[in-house]
Amino acid sequence: MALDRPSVPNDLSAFWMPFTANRQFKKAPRMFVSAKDMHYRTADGREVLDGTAGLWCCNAGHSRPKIVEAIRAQAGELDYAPAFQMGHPKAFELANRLRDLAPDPMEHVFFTNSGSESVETALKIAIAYHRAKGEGQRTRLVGRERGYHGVNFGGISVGGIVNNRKFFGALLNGVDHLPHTHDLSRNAFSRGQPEHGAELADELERIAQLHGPETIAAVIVEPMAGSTGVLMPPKGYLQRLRDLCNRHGILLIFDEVITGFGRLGSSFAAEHFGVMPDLITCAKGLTNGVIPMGAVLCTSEIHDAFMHGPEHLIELFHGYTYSGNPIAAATGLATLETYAEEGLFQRAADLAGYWEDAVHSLRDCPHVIDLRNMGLIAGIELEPIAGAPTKRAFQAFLDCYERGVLIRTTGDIIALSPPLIIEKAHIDHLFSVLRDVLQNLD
Ligand code: PXG
Ligand code: PLP
Repeated sequence: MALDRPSVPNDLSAFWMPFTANRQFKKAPRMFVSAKDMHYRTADGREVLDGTAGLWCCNAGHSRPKIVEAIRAQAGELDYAPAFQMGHPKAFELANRLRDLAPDPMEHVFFTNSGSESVETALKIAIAYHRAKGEGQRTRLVGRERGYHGVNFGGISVGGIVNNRKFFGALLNGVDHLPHTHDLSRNAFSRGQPEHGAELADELERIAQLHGPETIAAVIVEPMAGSTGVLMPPKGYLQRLRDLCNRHGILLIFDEVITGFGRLGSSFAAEHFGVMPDLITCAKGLTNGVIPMGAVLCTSEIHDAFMHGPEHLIELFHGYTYSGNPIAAATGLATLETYAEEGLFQRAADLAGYWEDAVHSLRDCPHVIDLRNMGLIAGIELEPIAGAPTKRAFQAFLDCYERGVLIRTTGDIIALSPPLIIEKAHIDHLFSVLRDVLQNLD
């Protein structure tokens, strides 16, 4: 490798970093300067194994040739085209590919630029859909405690992560929350879906009866809750939500920003769990995290409800300057081709058993109060230090980083979600470093 490493800037003050302890970080910065396949390289020249696919997004690994080339070529051919009242071929092509990849009832695609925007878009489509059908009174939204649906106002309103909500005022009105499904007393150390908790879905019935079912537009949940610390849906839970939504004419939205594109060993979690929502939000893995892009997938039933009235009129007053951006679309196409050519979703499914055994091998480590896994995801929950929650897991993050492994923590939970190109030897290395780190933690 050439030794022309970019130098680290010595003034870090202007960049207000997202979801970061800015002052702490800037005293001891952790900088990545390049990446290839399973590894990052740090500013001080160390290799770091990517145990988190960036932020759950680089499912094909880093700097993959096909994706790099597609971006180069597209930038030289058509850099930007107006998104409203104009089109360009690759956005249509990518929409078709997504439709083919998604579970059958998903027929139409609306492009956004992030998971957060996908969530806002899906919530707005749900409310406008009911109105288009003559049910304008259906405006209420139901989310779930501990849900993460991005950081915009709609998303934090239906979301259930306290710190993401409490500083930001009154939020959307007309929102209720289902209880979360985390229950260590009954489900600790489950492999795959936990046995207990399907009945928590019945809370939707109580909410429906409280307000009148005919006032509720949509329920939004992550089929597997990632950001809050990897909570698997209890067996039967998602189907029960689906049944209640059907009974009351409520739309079901699966937020698949993390679970989409192979994370669980199938294209989408809807397929993995065999439960079909009415809308799916996605982002991240759609472009391998390389160029910002998200999408909302929906059924023809929803899309077609808008396709009435004079044809010269806009049917949905919504869209972004960068919806279907040419470089993002080209990146999406190259990403989906890479997944298909390398069979990466199947690879995740094939490795899931080996991964599961590796995760549960940590059972005897100190501080570990739960281990959970599915596909190529793991949650490792640590006993918090009394009076200092989050500190223990964050120390594990720092120690792993020093030892050349990138993990992610939320509260006192370690979340793992490696690129789907991971090899067994990487898995062995990841868990041996983790074991060592856990054994030496305070
Ligand atoms: N919905 C879900 C289910 C998500 O996981 C978003 C929406 C928002 O996507 P954008 O692209 O706007 O960030 C997400 C994003 C973490 C972590 O470490 C999780 C996310 C983002 C960053 C970090 O858990 N999830
Ligand atoms: N703010 C202003 C002043 C704008 O003109 C626009 C778009 O034209 C936006 C916000 C929205 O930007 P975007 O379409 O990138 O979400």
